[in-house]
Amino acid sequence: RSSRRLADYRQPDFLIPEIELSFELDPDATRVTALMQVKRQTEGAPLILDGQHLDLHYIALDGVELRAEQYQITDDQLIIARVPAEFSLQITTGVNPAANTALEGLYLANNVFCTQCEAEGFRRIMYFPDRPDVLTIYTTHIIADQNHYPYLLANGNKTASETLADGRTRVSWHDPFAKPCYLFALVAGKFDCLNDSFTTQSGRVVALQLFVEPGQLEKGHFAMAALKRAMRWDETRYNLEYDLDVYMVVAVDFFNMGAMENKGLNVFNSKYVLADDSIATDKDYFNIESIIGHEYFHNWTGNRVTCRDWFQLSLKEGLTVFRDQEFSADMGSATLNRIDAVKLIRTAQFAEDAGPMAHPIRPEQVLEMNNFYTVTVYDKGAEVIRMLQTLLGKPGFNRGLACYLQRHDGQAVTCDDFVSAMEEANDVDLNQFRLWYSQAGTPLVTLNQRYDAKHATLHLEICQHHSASADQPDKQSLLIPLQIQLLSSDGQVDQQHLITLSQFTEQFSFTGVTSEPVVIWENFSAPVKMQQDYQLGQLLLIAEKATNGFARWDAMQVFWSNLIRQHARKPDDQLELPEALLDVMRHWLQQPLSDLALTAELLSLPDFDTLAEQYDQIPVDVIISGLQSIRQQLAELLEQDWQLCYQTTDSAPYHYSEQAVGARALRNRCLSYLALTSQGTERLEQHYKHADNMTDTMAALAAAQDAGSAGFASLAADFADKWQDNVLVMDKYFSLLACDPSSEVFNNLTKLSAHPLFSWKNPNRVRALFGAFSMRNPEQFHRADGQGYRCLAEVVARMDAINPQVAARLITPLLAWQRFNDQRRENMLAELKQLATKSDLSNDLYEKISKSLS
Ligand code: BAL
Ligand code: ZN
Repeated sequence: RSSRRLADYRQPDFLIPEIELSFELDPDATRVTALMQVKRQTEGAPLILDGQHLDLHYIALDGVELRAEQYQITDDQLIIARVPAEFSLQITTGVNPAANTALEGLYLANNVFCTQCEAEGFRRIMYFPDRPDVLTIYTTHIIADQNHYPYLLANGNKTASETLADGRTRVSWHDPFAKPCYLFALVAGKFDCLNDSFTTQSGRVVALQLFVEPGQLEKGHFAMAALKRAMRWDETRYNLEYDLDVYMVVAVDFFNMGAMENKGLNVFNSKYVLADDSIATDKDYFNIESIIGHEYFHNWTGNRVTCRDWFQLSLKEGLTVFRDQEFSADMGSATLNRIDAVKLIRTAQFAEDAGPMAHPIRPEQVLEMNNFYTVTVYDKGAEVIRMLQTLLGKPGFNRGLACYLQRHDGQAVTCDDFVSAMEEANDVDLNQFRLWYSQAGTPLVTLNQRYDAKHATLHLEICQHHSASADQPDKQSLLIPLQIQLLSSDGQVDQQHLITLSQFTEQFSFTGVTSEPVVIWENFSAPVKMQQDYQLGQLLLIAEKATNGFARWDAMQVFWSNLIRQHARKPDDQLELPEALLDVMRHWLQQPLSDLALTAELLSLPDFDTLAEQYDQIPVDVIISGLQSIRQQLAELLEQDWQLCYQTTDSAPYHYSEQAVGARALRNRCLSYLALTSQGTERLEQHYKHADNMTDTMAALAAAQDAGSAGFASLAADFADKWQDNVLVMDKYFSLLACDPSSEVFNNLTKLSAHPLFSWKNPNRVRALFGAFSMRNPEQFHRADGQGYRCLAEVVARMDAINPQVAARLITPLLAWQRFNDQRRENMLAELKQLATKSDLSNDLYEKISKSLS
């Protein structure tokens, strides 16, 4: 199997400026006719088109059918050795959408025809140069039976709709913007359509259409409103306006990703569209707004300006995640958004950096592109963009973005082009900054301070350390922006600085510092691990008094991490909570901050994954037992305070607003501790019974399960009974039962995989059950006897034959075997080796397993 390398990039030999496509939809025998205009770019090159799982019916060059000896077909290419400089090519192929369980290309699921072309799915629809630097104007005709498929949708503007002589309907679409084939989309099916409109800042009226499964229309209103907020925000913040006459969003239940930004025709996983107060949690509402925003923002950062090759994926994804984060921060709490983004980096991204799939945000070698839709490319990529904004300031960053979009509108470009635009718009040299694109791994930054009282000066020595990796033995020092504050002993901000690190070791001095300060790092201004020696009193000072909410939360995270680390050193000693800490927590419970959501975060412990990433060898048992002990002690020692806070925190009828979300978060945090006390069962039942929304309902169920409450089984049964017909809600039930911390979980998994709503072909179901088990149930997944690993490996093997993308995502937790102790390591390794013996492994799995075992 051969990987592709960034270094081997060559311009395409042929361009396809225009294509006219005709789809005759049929569940197992769809005919696709493509008429393309082809232009040679490279003298003498043969025409090589990508294509997989296609039946070739007909091929003609300039109207003349080709004879079999004039072309060659392999498993994944069609090659015509001799072609003129400019010609038309007509190709008719057959595909089988009903048999396509990989959900790449054109597939039929739940009676809906749907496409997913990114990254390389278009080659499963027709023969074409399936690469993002071939930009084409598309005209699409869809022919189908009107009764079965009343809506026939494709990119761009609808240009015609007619009834054919045989009674079928033919609908035509034209997209005037040249685009790469990964942005092509077609959807056909029965839907209810929510109609609305948006008037752009220049006064153009855009029709907005949201298509949902029949009967679900009421659940589309929140997504539609979020779309309009996103459209307005992009105009206000970046002066970016929508460009077609119509913007369509279709929700489907079978989808590999969260959503897809196809030009003018977004396809969404229904989980990120459908919501109402009875079925959606606060988190669901948040995700819907953020993902609706993300896909919309791609219209400029991704569609109008796209990627030259897939190694540049972060060009559009890092930038668009950054844009959606900024949008969410403006729509709600900037602090909470930052906390959530940092949690993700400190868990999944740091884990990826420390594992066998570590790669820079611009990877250099890829076997299966689907494996690189990663938290590194997306979320570390967004952090890299955020650092640019920090370094250049918002106005400078906005100037750079405007320059990039103007200069490259209608082009397929590179990450380097993006950085160049930032440089030129700001007249700065970002050469060292570019290393963030090519250097993998998590830098460790150490900060040591020395205070010189005589000269009222603070001296900082800051070092950056980079671990060598197999592919990059010699790492270079990076340009790292550090936003810091110097706090006085009463917690006031004395000074604020933006330090830019560029060397491995640097000294900085600040004068006019009248007393020894506490130095805090603001807002995680770079994706690094920061090491600073804090005394308990200093951490509590920050947590209690700092004005920066993020820093307050971070101080508590450091406190808990230090405590668990101590416990790891002496696991037999009783883990003791300092009285000073209890006082601070008590104070928050008695007088919560005005930001209730932040209060809830301050009272929350780091999760297993956050703590695990702080160790080279992960002490599974110590982390689990440490967290359990802390939780139980906090529950008992502060019982009256949890109770008081629970009772006094607002529990008004449900509505989704920043304040109400914060109140629920705080109340449910209290509930999770109260569940561990003697009043737990009663309290949980009452909470469940009185809940008028899914956030509170799920909080009661999760707290009951975690506490091993006697009432859990009957609450869970009630829930399953009530929601048995709602597949999205039942996904929550599947995940809940997959997180059972007792060994009962294995029975749950067996039973639920036979549930009438469960289907191995539906990624949402498989992720809800087995994704939750392997990623959110450390107690049972990491059982020393290996039963958790065995369970996941069996699911991965089964899924690989159905949907390799989903299989390859699920296997992630097994890849990190080197980070675990002897028995766990051996058990994980055994499962990986067993999987590696399978003769028909997909490229997706092969790439991950072989890297892990090498
Ligand atoms: N482009 C794939 C889905 C997304 O990131 O929006
Ligand atoms: Zn995206």
